[in-house]
Amino acid sequence: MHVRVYRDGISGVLAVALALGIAELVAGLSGAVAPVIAVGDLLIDHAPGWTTHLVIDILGKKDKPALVLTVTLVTLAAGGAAGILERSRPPAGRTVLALVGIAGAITAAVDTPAASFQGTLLAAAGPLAGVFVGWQALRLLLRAGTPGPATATAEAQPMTRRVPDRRAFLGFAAATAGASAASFAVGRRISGGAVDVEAQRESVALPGTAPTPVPGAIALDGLSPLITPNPDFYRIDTTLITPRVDLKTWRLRVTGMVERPLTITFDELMAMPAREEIITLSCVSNEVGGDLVGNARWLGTSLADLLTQAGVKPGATQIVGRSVDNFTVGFPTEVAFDGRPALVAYGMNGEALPGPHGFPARLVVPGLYGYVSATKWLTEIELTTWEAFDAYWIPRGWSKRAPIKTQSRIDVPREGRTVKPGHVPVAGVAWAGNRSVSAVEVRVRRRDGDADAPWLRARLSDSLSTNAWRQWVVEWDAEPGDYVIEVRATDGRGDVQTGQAQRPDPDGATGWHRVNVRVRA
Ligand SMILES: Nc1nc2c(c(=O)[nH]1)N[C@H]1C(S)=C(S)[C@@H](COP(=O)(O)O)O[C@H]1N2
Ligand SMILES: [Mo]
Repeated sequence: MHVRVYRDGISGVLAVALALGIAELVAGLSGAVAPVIAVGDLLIDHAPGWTTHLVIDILGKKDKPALVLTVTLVTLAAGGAAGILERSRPPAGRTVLALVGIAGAITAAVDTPAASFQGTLLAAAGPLAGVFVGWQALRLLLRAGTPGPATATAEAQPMTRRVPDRRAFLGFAAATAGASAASFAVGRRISGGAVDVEAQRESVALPGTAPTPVPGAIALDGLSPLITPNPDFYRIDTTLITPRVDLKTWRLRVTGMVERPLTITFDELMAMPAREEIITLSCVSNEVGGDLVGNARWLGTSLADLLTQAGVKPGATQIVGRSVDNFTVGFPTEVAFDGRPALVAYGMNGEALPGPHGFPARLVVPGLYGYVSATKWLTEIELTTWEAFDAYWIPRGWSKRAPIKTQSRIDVPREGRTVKPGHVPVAGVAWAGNRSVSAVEVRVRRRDGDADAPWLRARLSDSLSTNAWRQWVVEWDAEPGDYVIEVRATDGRGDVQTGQAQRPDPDGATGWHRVNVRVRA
């Protein structure tokens, strides 16, 4: 009895595994989104805003495989239930399978960027075909797992009687598992290999602008480099599979409230005047002292030039950026024309934009947090009114206006370190959106008191641009004891970074970064 329940459960799991494999294969062939990924996308898009933004940030890149794995396991568990139910309450198992298929079909259809009606149909067809094949497999497996009529009368010699059943079951089970794994692998292979982003990146010949010289860096172990290398640049986005954009078919469209809507190819974009700008990009959910911030040399076309070509109509108060994966941003039109160098960027630190950072093109807007501005895998810039549209994160509870707040971070010494008495360099980085950093001050206090310790002026690295962070360092003559070190920056307007602590939501964290350090001989 127990054995049979297990067998039926396993049969159901295998049947659904086969269904998922087939769905993956069809998705690979048709270019649709596989249902497991689609369900994951749906969960990310419909979770309360603060949860996703925080979860994405806390778990970094690991949360996405974990989410896909969870969705897969839950689906397989539904299969197990279907297998057991199909024997005990016959139509119930089928019904569960059908529901899994329909849910997968709807989600995949909704999540697949709707290029055409056929595309949407194909996306739905994968899960349905998968469940149909899975259902056939389940019938065979259940039949093979059913003791033949002889078994009932053969209690005397159970061994000889059961062996053929068991063999048949194991054979079918292995075949189902094999077919599932094979179709899954082939499907992933096809979908993953469709566009070779690395090869395309290498084929891009960036227009010849002399790279901006980067003078006056402070070199110190543990201090963030002035320019963040691409592999170390933080990454935040809502996609489960990094979009692989094909340069040949990619177009950037400028639409909405413009005199002359534009559609330009990648070559046309690169043929426009290029400029390189050093801009610090920060995520709104960066905690005080956090590392969701980086500074890079961005190469691209001036957003203002592009918009001037299209001719912005009066009354177009919002610029909306849309990506190939339907992510959206929105920011005031005046931001593009107030003199700050907002870019449609295709180069990052002398290379074509890396895939995870938005290949082939993205927006980079000095002074604005990424979620309202920095659209990766950019495909459309729409001019509209401020009231007409709320971008991706706005209904999820994040502020619609989101200038980067002045922040500073202590990189060395790290929190909790013990250092030797004597000269101890205290160093880090400070940024203030597009307002430049004019000063950084550090305060070192004994843990037990010392409330009015003075703020010490830090030495700053050269200013690379008003939009870039600066490194800072203070030489501390450390005596034995326990200390709290704090830092605060002043922006180019003379406004001192507030010490008032505020959470990242809804419009960026504030407060001073502090580290605890022990000095011991
Ligand atoms: N297409 C797309 N672009 C996006 C996002 C996204 O989820 N999808 N996330 C934004 C957010 S919240 C930030 S902070 C920046 C991060 O850019 P990076 O990953 O290159 O550091 O990209 C922005 N652009
Ligand atoms: Mo972000």
